[in-house]
Amino acid sequence: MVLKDEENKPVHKLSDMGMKGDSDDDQFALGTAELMLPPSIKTTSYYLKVTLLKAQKLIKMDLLGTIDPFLVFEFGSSKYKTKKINNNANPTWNQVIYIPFSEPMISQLLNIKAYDYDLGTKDEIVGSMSYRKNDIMANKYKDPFWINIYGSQKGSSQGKKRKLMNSVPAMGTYWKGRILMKLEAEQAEKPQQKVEHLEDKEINMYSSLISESYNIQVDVYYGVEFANPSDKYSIVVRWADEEVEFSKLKADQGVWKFY
Ligand SMILES: [Ca+2]
Repeated sequence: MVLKDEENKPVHKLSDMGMKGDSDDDQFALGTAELMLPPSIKTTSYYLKVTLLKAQKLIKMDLLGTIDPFLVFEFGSSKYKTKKINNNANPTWNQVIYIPFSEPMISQLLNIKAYDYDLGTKDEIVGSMSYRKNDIMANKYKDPFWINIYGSQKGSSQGKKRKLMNSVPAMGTYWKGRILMKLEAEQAEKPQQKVEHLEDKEINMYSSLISESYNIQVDVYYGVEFANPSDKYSIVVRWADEEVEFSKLKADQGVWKFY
């Protein structure tokens, strides 16, 4: 079954969507896997409601320009791809995405993947996150929060290991930007997939949310048993997009004294 989006654009089958972000439209696809429950099981209909506001400090992915970001939401057998935003490390979407689902549902995770659109080549995955459906239903994410995107090291996303680090949330180690959103589940009589754009007053309300500033102090003392005793080593401390590197040191009787 394939449903239409808010503007009644032509529908897209799951197989048509691939990962190319070459369309400027929002795209939905709905598979059939979730429809295979035995008929004796009573189901209740819900919306997954994603309020997607903006992203900040997305990592540079392109040689010329920064990044052409778009996001893909995978929930149950449904998939939603946002429109891509050209050459913008701080994109704004300001939309509410409604993804219908029924309880009981087989799958338990909402996967969110960030991509960089590349003209003519395969879009690169930047990083991914996943959220448990039960946590969403328990209102854990009903207030706007920042999602941190983690993936492979700076540079290309190509190569098997990098792709894995970018696709499996638990394997990502390098901070690649953050996304402001909230996640809710609401019971609905006949839920339909649709996208609504936020009104200005709502956008203003979210943008006035207080952000708190912190200082982080890291004390580095010493290191032992590094791989090569005759090499110089330094320590890099990275927090979000801030990075501090301690000066390179040689070992003193097998101990690198960084303090
Ligand atoms: Ca690009």
